[in-house]
Parts: sequence; structure tokens; C-alpha cells
Amino acid sequence: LDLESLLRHAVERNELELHYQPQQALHDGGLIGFEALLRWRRHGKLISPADFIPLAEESGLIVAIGNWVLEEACRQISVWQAEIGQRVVVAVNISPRQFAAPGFLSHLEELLATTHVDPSCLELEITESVMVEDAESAIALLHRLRALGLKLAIDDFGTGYSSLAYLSRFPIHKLKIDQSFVRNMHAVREQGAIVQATIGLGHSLGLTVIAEGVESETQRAMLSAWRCDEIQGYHYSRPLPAASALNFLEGSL
Ligand code: G
Ligand code: G
Ligand code: MN
Ligand code: NA
Repeated sequence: LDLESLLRHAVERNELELHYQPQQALHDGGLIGFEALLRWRRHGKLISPADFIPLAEESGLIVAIGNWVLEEACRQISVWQAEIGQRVVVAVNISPRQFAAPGFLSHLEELLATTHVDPSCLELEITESVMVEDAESAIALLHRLRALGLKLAIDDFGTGYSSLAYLSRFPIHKLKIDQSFVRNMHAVREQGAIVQATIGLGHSLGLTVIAEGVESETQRAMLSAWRCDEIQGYHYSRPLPAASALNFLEGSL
């Protein structure tokens, strides 16, 4: 069997799971929520989405997989909220082809209606690349998603091709600074300048800014001094299986 056939059966065979990486507020150190990160468990080993999302995109399987991810994230939000009696926010990665697929909006509407998840507990992470093909349709769809009450974030910001003119037209809430800029910002002055400028840009557009890939206290302190709002990365926590994420939640109450 080739990888595509195996992937095709991964959903029905329950081989997919979500891990959850905590996000931290810099002003008080509190937990903001989690980013859901997909994993494919085969013969006990975890396969990274980096190794199968491109194939899923090419084959169109991304629609079924993406729908499963959204359903699982909503199910988990409900379970955790019942468990701890408080809102829990989960961010989900949406690939460009999934975003552009015809049933995307209606599936989300149906999902929110059937699970009764508060839409503001679900954040969609899209990349700048969704704007490349057909920016006007993408902006229109973002407006409809926002009208549903969903939170919207631009992922991997700074690595795509969107112009600043377009950015100001995205009806989004949050900007995620790509980890490639964060990685060397304490050592390479230009990288630090990009991060600092991006924080300022985000704030001047009224957006929340989160830095990804924060691995050290040095990086955390710099981002805090630059008034970045939130951080995500190994310094705060690695992505966690659901059971460990619940422990993390309970520990942050
Ligand atoms: O967690 P990890 O570093 O392995 O993720 C690798 C890449 O896979 C990242 O770019 C991440 O955005 C992407 N990714 C993780 N989970 C999902 C998912 O549920 N859907 C999509 N489309 N991409 C995901
Ligand atoms: O493309 P996206 O930003 O969704 O991908 C997030 C990816 O980054 C995930 O694969 C996640 O496992 C990984 N990641 C999260 N925190 C860190 C970190 O501190 N360092 C590194 N190197 N990778 C991280
Ligand atoms: Mn992401
Ligand atoms: Na990212």
C-alpha cells in the first residue's frame, strides 16, 4: 500500500490524534489556550504532519482530515470545559486547500450548532498563502467566519507573500510571528529588528501578537520588553497529548 491509501484509512481507523501546545500571556504568565497539532500514530510511532499534510493537500484528503481535526478540537473543548468549569480556547491549523474547499463554511456552522461550542473558543490559523490565489474571496470568507464569532489568526507571519496592504484588510484577531524570526532574534540584530517591527505593526493594526518557537528565558524576556502579547514554544511547554494538556490546564487554574 502506498502512503496515500494508508492516509485515506487513517481517519476511519482512528490513527489520527491531536496534541496541544499551551500558549502563555506575557503580562501575567497565565495560560491563554492551546494550539492543536495533528499526529498520525502508526504502529506506535507518531508521524509529523510535516510528513503527510503536503500529500493530503495534493490528494484532496485534507478536506476529510481537516474536518476530523475541527470535530476533534470541538469535542475536546467541550470535554475540558465540563471537566474544569471554565472556557478553553483551542487554535486549529487550516490548510489553504481546506480553506478554499466549497463546504468549509457550512461544515463549521453545522459543527458549532451540533457541539454547542462557544465559537470564540475556536481559533482558526490560516497562512498568508490563502490570499495568493483569490484574495477577494478569501477576505469575504474571513468576514463570514468572523461573523460566526470564531477567532482568526495569521500563522507563520512573515514567511508568505502577502503585502501589508492586504494584511490591513484581513479581518483577523491575531498575528503569529513565525519561529524562524524568533529563533535567532537574540543573536542576530536584524532578526530582532524584524520581530520588534512586527509586534509594532500588529499592534498598530489592533491585533494581538504571539511569538512562536520561544525556547529560552532570554527570548521570553526580550519579547516581554518589546510588549509582545503572548508566547508559544518549548520554553513554556512542548505540545502535549490531551491527558497531559488537561493536567497543564488544571495546574494553571
Ligand atoms: O507539530 P509539528 O511541528 O510537527 O507541525 C508541523 C507542521 O504541520 C506545522 O506547519 C503545522 O502548522 C502543521 N500542522 C499541524 N497540525 C495541523 C493540522 O491539523 N492541519 C494542518 N493543515 N496542518 C497542521
Ligand atoms: O506552522 P505552525 O506554526 O503551525 O507549526 C508549529 C510547529 O512548531 C509544530 O510542529 C510544533 O511542534 C513546532 N514547535 C512548537 N514550539 C516549538 C519550539 O519552541 N521550537 C521548535 N523548534 N519548534 C516548535
Ligand atoms: Mn500553527
Ligand atoms: Na506557525
